[in-house]
Amino acid sequence: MDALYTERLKKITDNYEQLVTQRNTIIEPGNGIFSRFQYPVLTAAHVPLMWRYDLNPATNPLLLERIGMNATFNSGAIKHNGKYLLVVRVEGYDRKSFFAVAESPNGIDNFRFRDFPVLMPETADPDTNVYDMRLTRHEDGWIYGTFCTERKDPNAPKHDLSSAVAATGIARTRDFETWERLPDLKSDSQQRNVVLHPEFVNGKYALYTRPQDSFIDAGSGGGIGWALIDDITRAETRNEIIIDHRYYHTIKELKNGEGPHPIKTPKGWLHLAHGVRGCAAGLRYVLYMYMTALDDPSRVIAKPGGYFMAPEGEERVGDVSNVLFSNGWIADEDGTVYIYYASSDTRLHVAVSSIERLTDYCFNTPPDGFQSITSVQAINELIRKNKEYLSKK
Ligand code: M1P
Repeated sequence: MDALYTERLKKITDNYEQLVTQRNTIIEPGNGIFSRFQYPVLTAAHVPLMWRYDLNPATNPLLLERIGMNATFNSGAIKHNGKYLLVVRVEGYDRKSFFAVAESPNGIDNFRFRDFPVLMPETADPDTNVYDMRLTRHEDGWIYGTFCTERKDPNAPKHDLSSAVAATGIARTRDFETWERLPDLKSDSQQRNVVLHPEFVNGKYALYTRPQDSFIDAGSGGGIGWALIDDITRAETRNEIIIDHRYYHTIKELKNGEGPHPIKTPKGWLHLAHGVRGCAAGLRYVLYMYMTALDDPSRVIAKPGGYFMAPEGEERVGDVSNVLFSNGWIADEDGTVYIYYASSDTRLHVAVSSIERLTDYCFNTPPDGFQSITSVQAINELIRKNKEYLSKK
């Protein structure tokens, strides 16, 4: 075997092993609400060498990369057979996204992809691009994946080669090896960021939706919606209502979207979502939280103002800069919550918190008062309480 080939194979293999086994450490002291980690949990470099290289020296003597990977981001998350399992959005150099399963023993490092990416079955209408899967272990016994399926807009003029239509694909599995594809969600509007609630509500399946007028703009779509579905194998949004509205001069002025399915806590359903506003630098995506009632997951009971997490440091830069996006989190038996968030459509990170901290955050962070004066009043109230407390010590 050629020395050049052998030397290069050792280099890329050692490099890869070093990367995927790298220990991750918490960045102290944080804000008490959640902790960030030093390294992303997945990057394009974590994609197995087998997917990228022809390892046969007879057909690839120079050991050149044959299929380039651009990014690993927006991933669904679930605890499965004792492992922290992600269904990752992997994007190749060809701009096509696909799903791939990666697992870790501890949720914060040592994520490894399974041997093959997911070959998602298609409907009669082929998908051009699939991405952003939300995972739901439903009380009906299946694990569902809801995701965006993007296709070229059939009504676009001939010269328009970028207009697209977003719809929601639905698939289900029990082992993350075999997937049953169900018909796409039928809706009057385009739909992205659709999430299946884990329990039946009034005997029906329940979806968090995000109606949008066009592929990018939410337009008349007022925010995060809610729709009850009779039959998940023929899902259709009827009587969709908006439960979490967009507002002028907030972090979700332009659009918003449900993240992963909400976590059930003793105080209500805990939601993670993304909010988008426009600025001179383009769109800015941040994460925010809210809570809904246990007896009615569509009734908002807590709305902390502002963002929960925003892009920081290297998170701010990437293919689509100034973006944090999350469609996966895992609530462990001990109350720890692993939040998988992607930065700038490029890489995937984890942040760790707990049910206790997140519900405390939701109920005790002042809501947005929609005016500068209300923000100052909230700060003054906190200062006043602190002075009173400190004067009594
Ligand atoms: O590029 C930022 C995000 O844009 C879209 O999110 P939304 O539907 O809310 O606009 C999605 O394409 C998402 O994948 C992407 O991260």
